[in-house]
Amino acid sequence: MFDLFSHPDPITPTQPEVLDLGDGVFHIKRLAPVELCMLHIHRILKFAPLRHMMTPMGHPTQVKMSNCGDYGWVSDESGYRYSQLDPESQRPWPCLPAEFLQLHKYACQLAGLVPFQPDACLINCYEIGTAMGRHRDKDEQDTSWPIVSISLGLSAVFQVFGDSRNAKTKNIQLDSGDVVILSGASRQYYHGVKPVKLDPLQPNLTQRYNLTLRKSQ
Ligand code: MD3
Ligand code: FE
Repeated sequence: MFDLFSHPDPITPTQPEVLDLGDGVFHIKRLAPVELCMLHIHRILKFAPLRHMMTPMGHPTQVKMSNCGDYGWVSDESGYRYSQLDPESQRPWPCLPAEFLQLHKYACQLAGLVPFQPDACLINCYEIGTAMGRHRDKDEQDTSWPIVSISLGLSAVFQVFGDSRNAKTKNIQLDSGDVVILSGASRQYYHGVKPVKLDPLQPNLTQRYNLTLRKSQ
């Protein structure tokens, strides 16, 4: 007798799984087509290379960044903002690929959220040992639009710190292909990423990429 539970499903080896973590946080495991997303990222980064951005505090970001879409998140000595031009080249950012928009739409549907068009996609690149310190995302014109995050490559532990009333910290392990949606109350929460570690089973995999699709304007 064919036992569905003793082996992975051979027809659909990776089906997405939606986890509702509360406060508007949705973790959708195995949703993103990793190889396709990485092809887009490598193409985009040829036009808008990764760079450390200078913070207003005068030190470079640990994470290397770039953008695609109508607007890109940039940081320099004068502050953080969204810009239509890449400050390194003075050219517009590369287009947001249709597949990223489709993935965004599908993720919103799975989480039961009303779909909307993102106009910005920040590309974060973490080398081994790189972390992202605790912060809030508040440079968007309307900070109530959800943020959709796509993780690719090495895994990382993502931390969402509750607001002062709700102090529970959520630790979420994000694996390649996972999508996280931050909506509702959690959209305003402090969050960060613990230092990315090498996976001994994949010693040649040395980066984690994270895409955040946002409505900035
Ligand atoms: C929780 N990036 O780019 S994405 C960022 O994995 C950023 O690179 C992380 O935080 C990364 O700003 C986490 C998930 C994310 C994005 C926005 C949030 C989580 C959030 C806004 C509010 C609360
Ligand atoms: Fe953030």
